[in-house]
Order: sequence, then C-alpha cells, then structure tokens
Amino acid sequence: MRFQFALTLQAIWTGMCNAAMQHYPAAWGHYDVCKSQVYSDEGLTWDYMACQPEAADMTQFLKVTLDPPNITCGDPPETYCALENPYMCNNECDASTEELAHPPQLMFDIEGRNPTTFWQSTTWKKYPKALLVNITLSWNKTIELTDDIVITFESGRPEQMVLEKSLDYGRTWQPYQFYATDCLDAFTMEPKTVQDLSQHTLLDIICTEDYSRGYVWKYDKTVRFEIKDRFALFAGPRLHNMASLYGQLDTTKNLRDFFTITDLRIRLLRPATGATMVDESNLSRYFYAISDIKVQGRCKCNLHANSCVFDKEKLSCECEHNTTGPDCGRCKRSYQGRAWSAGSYLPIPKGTANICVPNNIGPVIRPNVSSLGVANRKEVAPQVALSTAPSVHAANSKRGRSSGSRASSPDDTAAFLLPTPRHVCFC
Ligand SMILES: [Ca+2]
Repeated sequence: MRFQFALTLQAIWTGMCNAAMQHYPAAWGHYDVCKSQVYSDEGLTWDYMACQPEAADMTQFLKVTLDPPNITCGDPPETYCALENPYMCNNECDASTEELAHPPQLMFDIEGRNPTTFWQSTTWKKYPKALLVNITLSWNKTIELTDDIVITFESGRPEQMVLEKSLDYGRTWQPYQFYATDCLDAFTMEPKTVQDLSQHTLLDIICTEDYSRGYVWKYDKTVRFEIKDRFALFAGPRLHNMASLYGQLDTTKNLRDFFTITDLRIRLLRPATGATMVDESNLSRYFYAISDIKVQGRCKCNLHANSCVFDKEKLSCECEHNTTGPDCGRCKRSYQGRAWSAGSYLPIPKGTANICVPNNIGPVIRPNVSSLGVANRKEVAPQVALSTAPSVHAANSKRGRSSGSRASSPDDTAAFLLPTPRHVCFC
C-alpha cells in the first residue's frame, strides 16, 4: 500500500505522464489516455486516442496586472469606512505593513480561514470621476475553461463591471458578460440571465443584473460567469450527456473558441454604493475589494496531450502523437507525412488521434523503447514520455513574505507572477 502511494506521488511530482505505463481505464470517454499498447496478429502495436489534460485550478499559473498600476490601497495609508455604516471606520490599509496590506496576490491565495485575505483598491476620493480598475489575468498559453469563473468580493459587489476575454495574448479583447444594477442605464442592454440563453443563442453576450445588488445582500458576494450552465444547454442539466457537448465542440469552431482564452480582464467601472446617491461627504465608503477569483480549466493541447507542465513560468503541453509546440499545434519536423490536424472527440468515446506520420513512409523505424516488437509499419512507436523539465522551487507563501516576490509598494505589485508552484503535471 505504502509502495503504491509512493509510486503515485512519484507519478505526480516528477511528471511521469507516461501513457505507455497506463492501462486501459475502467471507463472510456474521459480522453485521458493518448495511446495504449494492444496485441494484434502482428504482435504488440500502438493504439492512439484523442487525449486532453485534466482540468485544474488555473489561478496557480497566471500573471496578474492592474491598471492603473497604483490603484492598490495603502500607499499612502488610508482608512476605510463600512459601506453600510459610515461611522464604522476601522478598516485600515497600509502597504508597508504586512498585516494591513492588501496586494493583488491575495485574490489567489488559499481561502478557508478567518478572516479572509483580499486585494483592495484605493477609495473613490476623486468622485465624481469614475473609479476605474482593470484586472488582467494572463496565462501566456491558450486554456479551455471547464467551470464557472467566480469572483468573490469582500465588500459590496460593483454596480457596473465587464468581464472580457482575449484569445491572442491580450492584443484584442471581446466581452464575455456585462454586469450592472441597471443594464439599460449602464450599457443600454436589456437585462438577461444565462437561463434566457438557448443552444442557438449560447454565444450571445448578455448583461445581467443577478450579481450587482448592493450591500443589502451582504452574504451574496460572488459574481459568476456561468460556464456550466452554458455546457448544460448541450449536455443536460447535470452534464450527464457530455458526449453531446463534445460532439458540438468538435464540429463548431465558434463554440470551441468561446470557451478558450489566453487572458481574462475584469473591468471594474463603478463600486458598490448601497444606495442611489453617493455620499460625497464620506467617500471612504466606496472602493473595490476582491478576496478570491476562481478559474478552472485545462491547457489547450488540440487533443494531442494528456498532461501540461509549468516550467520557467510558462505552461506547455507535453505533446504526444508526434506533435510539438506549446499547444501541440504542429507536427514534429520528421513527421510531416501529412498535414497537421487537431485530434477529434469523435467518434465517442475514444475520439480520433489524427497523429502526425513520418515524412517518408519507408523503412520501419524501430525505436528501442522496449523489447516488444512494434508491428505497425506506418507509425513510429513513441518514445517514453518522461518529463525533462526541472523542478521549480516551491514558493507558496501566503503573502509571498519568504519568496521576496511581494513588494510593499503598490507600483511594484502592479504586474507579477504569482508564487511559483512546483513542476506540476496534471495528467
Ligand atoms: Ca484571498
């Protein structure tokens, strides 16, 4: 038992995502195996399948940038008042004191303790000029969202906000969803909810009033972008028919692209005021504070990899099927016997690998991967997929105090990589 556990740990932490070592899973349809060895009349051959990495918490691998860069509170120190009680002013922010600082990293640390940790902006002291903040999350890698994006506000939720996405590393942006207490007034859009969407309108961009009520809804702190409700339009309310969704994703590029991102941008346009009028005599009541952001997804590997590694502050797929590139988006140099193609989810449940084949289908290459014969004359048996990426030192400090990565000045924290986890393999 202990031996098995040790093996499991080794498999995880050394990144040995070696499909050759895996056996057929009990149930197909998860696309978690890229290839398996099978016996045929000609001996042992490779059977290739479409494969993808498991979904993971993608906030471990992002870079966060704030605009304007000096929008984080605490430099100079400020005192805040509670939104619901202008006389309760015991919230202090001081960037030079760790216990009182609220840097951006605190949107991504592990919650579950009391009190919560959170990023906080400066107050709305320049009212009536708008208090605008852009929070950009960048992965420098295409990723596919697999669950709702959830933003938890420590104070009131903003009265106006836009969630945007980029698919080209931040060069261009498209809205994902608009949020407002009054959609018509803020964005001249009719308010809708995700429940108003259908299979035909799934890609429509809507404005919702569901997540923007003021501080009276004190215990309703989250703002969502509903990925699963959109999946459910094809896969059913409990996502029991993922085959249907995968089939749609396979045949509809727009749908696939809708859930694919390289960056997210949260545009905060107007903080919670808790009332129709802004109390100009006490602007210390108005600010943004975010305690947590959840982004669940997987590396986009074009169905040619079942693992993705984080090395040198960058995610990349560990490509199989003789493909290469950060997204397995092209054939290896000596495997261009036919044009590159993404794998396919179809036919369900194993999909189609669409592997790259050698340039010249001539003499059979027999790599020395095992003593077993390779009988498939057209394919080269893949090398054992060991990760060669070095381990990265874990710097998982709650507030980065030991990593030295957190500066006390908000200017310095405007753009930084989050504490680097160890070499991670989710396979
Ligand atoms: Ca937090």
